Amino acid sequence: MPDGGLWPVIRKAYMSVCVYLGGVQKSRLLSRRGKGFFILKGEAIMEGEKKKVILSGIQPTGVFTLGNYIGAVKNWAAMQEEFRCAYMLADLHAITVRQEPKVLREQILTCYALLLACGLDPEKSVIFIQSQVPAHAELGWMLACYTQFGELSRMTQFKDKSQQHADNINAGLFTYPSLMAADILLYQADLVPIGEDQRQHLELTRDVASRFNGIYGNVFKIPEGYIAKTGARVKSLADPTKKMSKSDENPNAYVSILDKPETIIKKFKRAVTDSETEVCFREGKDGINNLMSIYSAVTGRTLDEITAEFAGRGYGDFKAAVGEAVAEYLRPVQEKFARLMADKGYLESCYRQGAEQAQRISSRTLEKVKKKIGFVQ
Ligand code: ATP
Ligand code: LTN
Repeated sequence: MPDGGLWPVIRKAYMSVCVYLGGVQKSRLLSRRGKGFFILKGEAIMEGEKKKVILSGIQPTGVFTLGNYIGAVKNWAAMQEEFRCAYMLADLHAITVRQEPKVLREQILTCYALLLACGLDPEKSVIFIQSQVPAHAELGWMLACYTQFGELSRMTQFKDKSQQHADNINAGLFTYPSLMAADILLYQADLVPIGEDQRQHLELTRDVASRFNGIYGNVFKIPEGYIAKTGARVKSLADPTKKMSKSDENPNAYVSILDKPETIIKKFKRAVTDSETEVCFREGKDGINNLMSIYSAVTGRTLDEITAEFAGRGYGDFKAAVGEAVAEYLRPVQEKFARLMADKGYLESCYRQGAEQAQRISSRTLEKVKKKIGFVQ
């Protein structure tokens, strides 16, 4: 028995219990608050499993279209349980096209609220604004030095956007894929959920990562693309050979996810189709194929079921049904968006927390890269 009898022993035991409980309490708090990979990683290790990491992004260049939603953001929301996810608003990418400061600022906030309205949950995923995490611009520059001019020249998005903005073919538009590679590689992402149009950029990311690893050892995880089976390339309603795009000059070419029900119905009624009458999915019927894919994505019906449903009914009926189904499908997103926009304080707390988490995760990779390259630290 130590000096002083039983009391010091009890006190020591009591203190140890307090320290232990404090630790448990702290880690519970962190796992509820933290939501970052570090914490989730800890949890995953405790559970004996390691969840794969997802990263994806969308440009705040306008209100998301139905294409963005079906082809990308809806899938992001569905992945939050199974994976450790980071989703970002790619505002650094957005300035490759000239933006009006006031409009851009509003769009960034609107788009952030839209991400939450589409089901992204800051309690489950890291949801952040790219320009608030400096590691993206830093690694973007470094990776540009490991990306070849010839590779960038082959990018179809660069060619398309150079045509659309012939008066502003800037260096950022050209090196855009190096920044996108940085976005992905900073988080050591396993999977990148994207629409079909981003496949080429992802391939380039893989090439750049392999090249860097080849020189310096195993620095980056080589990511895989994750492209949805339905809705991966929703087409323009005005020209069904082109993809639906939120920065299209013609508002009838896209359905914005905040369009009013009557506008949505009207846009589908006007959608360009062909001179036939039969609702069936066939080569050469781009307009009808697009509407059928959309209807399938929002109702869950197969193409055969849709053909049977509209047999002998003509395009008018079909277009009206697609419009109504889409309007109904988007209603909950619109309602949630209205609630979120009424609470700017909450939105701000979410994006600040997202930036902190993203900063912590990305700085690990950035530090490693700097060391490998030979920068003095
Ligand atoms: P912008 O018109 O400004 O170029 P965008 O509408 O093409 O924008 P992005 O921000 O470039 O949209 O893309 C965000 C995500 O949405 C990406 O994963 C992209 O692949 C996907 N996406 C974009 N357009 C479509 C579409 N029409 N169909 C399916 N997925 C799409
Ligand atoms: N380039 C993409 C947006 C984007 C992105 C990313 C997507 C920027 N960084 C990282 C996936 C992963 C686009 O134009 N849709």
